[in-house]
Amino acid sequence: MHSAYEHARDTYEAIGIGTEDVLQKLAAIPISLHCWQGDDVGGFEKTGGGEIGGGLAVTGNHPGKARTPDELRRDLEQALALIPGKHRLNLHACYGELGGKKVERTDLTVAHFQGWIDWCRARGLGFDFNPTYFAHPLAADGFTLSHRDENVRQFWIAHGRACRRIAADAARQLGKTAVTNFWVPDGSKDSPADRKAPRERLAASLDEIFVEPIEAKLNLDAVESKLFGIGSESYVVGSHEFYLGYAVRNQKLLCLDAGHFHPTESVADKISSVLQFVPAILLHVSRGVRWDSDHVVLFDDATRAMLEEVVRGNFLARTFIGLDFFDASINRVAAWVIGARNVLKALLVALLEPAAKLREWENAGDLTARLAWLEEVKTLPFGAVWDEHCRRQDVPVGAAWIEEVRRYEHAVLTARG
Ligand code: RNT
Ligand code: ZN
Repeated sequence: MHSAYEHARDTYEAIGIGTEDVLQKLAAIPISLHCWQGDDVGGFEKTGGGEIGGGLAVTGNHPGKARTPDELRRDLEQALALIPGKHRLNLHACYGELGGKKVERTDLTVAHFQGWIDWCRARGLGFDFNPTYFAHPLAADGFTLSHRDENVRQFWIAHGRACRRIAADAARQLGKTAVTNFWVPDGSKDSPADRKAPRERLAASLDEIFVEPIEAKLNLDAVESKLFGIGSESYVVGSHEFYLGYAVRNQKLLCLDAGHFHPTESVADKISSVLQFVPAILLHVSRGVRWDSDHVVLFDDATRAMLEEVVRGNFLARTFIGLDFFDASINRVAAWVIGARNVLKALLVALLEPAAKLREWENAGDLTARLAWLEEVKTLPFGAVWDEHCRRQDVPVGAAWIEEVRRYEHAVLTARG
């Protein structure tokens, strides 16, 4: 045991926080690692188009982007080796292993994802899933599940159904519940004349997808709203109000993406509101810079406040945490490591908060003590507890992980050309 940790343990002990207990809790919280950071949301369909579409944009050309499932898995393994704890894989449907064949998204089955599932099993990872409603000719005009063309709409319904089955099959094999997250890009650049009909169709499509009963033990569905996207500046069919209503009515998970709201809105503040009415939430931890730019997650106020709310509300059991960013301007493995470590660090600080004491002061009307302590807590020695966590979880302590990424970059990534 390290003396800096012992000192920190005593400091927290003095304010009624047991660091041993906190470290145990932290070790049990999985983060779902998004596959799409490793290859700039490319996927493996090799349809030739190359356009991501859906208003998603990745900038940067750092060398070493994963080109195959094996490369992507290898990169994820390297990232996971530098992130303390046991985590999960968050896979998009366009990352199937199709054996060089063209497989329609409606025809995807668990067989196309068996390589990923086996990989998860061998590493003790859980598996989360996402239907892919972009990078496809039938999504090219900006509408999918809300499309006015019944054939197009049915195509995307069939895709959604296929994805839920794949997630359930994966969950059955792994013995761990999967979360399947539905995000569609549907919307329009300029003001539509009819805001209602696409929303009616989106609700109907979701109903048709979810009509197939799947045990909650295997798969949980989440729906993700968005404020606007590139090409859907004036109207997004799946707005916050739309999905909040849908999730409440159908008791689905609500996905809150940190980049999908007005920049001055607090996503943290939404958590204890929506959890009054939906069974659980999925957090897409992300960082928007001026817009939904999906920058790498920092250990910043917004991220800390979100996880603080999860812990303060005792919502950990009803919160699924995933990362959602894509930065191609830096080492992609490092991007995962930085983002995941920051989320875990934010969780740690939240778990170390003397929440009971703060509430006591608040309830007693001692707002001076509340403010004073909230500020004092900020300089308590959580860094030593974090280092101890990394040590115990057998990952590099402090900045030592950067050297490992550099080594990996030289040995593996640069060779990819
Ligand atoms: C897009 C959403 C969505 C995507 C992924 C790739 O704005 O955030 O979650 O990032 O599905
Ligand atoms: Zn998202």
